[in-house]
Amino acid sequence: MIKYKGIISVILTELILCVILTTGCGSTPVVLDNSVSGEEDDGRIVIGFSQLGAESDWRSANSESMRSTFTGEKGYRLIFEDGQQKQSNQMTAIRTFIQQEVDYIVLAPVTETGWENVLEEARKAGIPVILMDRMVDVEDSELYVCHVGSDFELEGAKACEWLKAYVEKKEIDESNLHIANIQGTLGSTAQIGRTKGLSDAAKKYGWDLIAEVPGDFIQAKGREAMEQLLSEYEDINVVYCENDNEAMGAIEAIEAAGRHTGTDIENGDIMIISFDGVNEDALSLVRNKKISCIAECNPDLAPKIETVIKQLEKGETPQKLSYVDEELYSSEEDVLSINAGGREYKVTVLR
Ligand code: GZL
Repeated sequence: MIKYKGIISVILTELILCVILTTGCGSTPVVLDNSVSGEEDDGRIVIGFSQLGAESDWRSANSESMRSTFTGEKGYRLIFEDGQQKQSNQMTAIRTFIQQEVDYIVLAPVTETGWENVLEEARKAGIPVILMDRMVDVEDSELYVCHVGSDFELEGAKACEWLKAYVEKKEIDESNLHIANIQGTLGSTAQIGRTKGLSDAAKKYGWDLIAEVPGDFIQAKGREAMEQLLSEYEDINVVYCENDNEAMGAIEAIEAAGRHTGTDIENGDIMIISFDGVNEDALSLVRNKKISCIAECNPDLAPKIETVIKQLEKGETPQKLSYVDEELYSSEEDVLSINAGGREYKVTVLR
């Protein structure tokens, strides 16, 4: 239950919020559940949520997962803060949550390093921190209760095993693969894992990994990165995009250059492999054979976060790491399953 410092502070907070929201200045905590009239302690569980930004369709879906799970009707008060892809904004949000004495902090960290001090402040304040989506790189893993998200290295391995199975089925000589990686936000867990998945596969299978360029998970940067790659390398025939928004930007650049995306890479096509599979636009590109394979990344993480909070409310200890199940999507019927990390994964063929 939130322990406001007095009804005055609540009224002031609401007033400041109204002023700022109407003037639009600054990135201010948005209290998403105003159905509570601000009683000092209304019995609701108060969650301070530091979201890293709104850079992609995946991120929007992830934020919606939180909003639709932690509602007033279910006994929660969600304070949502958009970090606008800046760690400094997220740190400010966490310190604000500490001042507000929220019950729990949920953090989707933009990148992995630099979190020790602010997490130590939350620990000293006795506020449990739950990591969602990406991870933090800290010596003391007791600085957070647990992590709920995806195994990004496995996602990368799954995408590469699909590529391996596809070229084998089509009897494409792997020495003819010339792969470029348009990476996500450098230093983010998703980028680190997916990049490793590809670089490990390239070493294992002897693939030619010709370039790694940052795309920041953003469509416009995906297009810019692809334009640069096309100007520098004539022989690119596979582009590994670390999310769908980058892939959509890359396809724009490829088509603007008069090239074609698809699987006929021995006759000039550029094959696109991507991650997320959240929005219909990307899935339509799979159906239209412009994206050859998407490794799903599940944004609906809030139900697992709610399970963790219910466990903590009962004094139970949640699992330290919990991953969500994820599939592969393709429109190619040549590969119906792959094996990665010692497990078989079925490919959902989109028609
Ligand atoms: C993955 C998430 C990534 C998505 C991108 O869990 O961190 O960040 O793959 C998003 O779309 O921007």
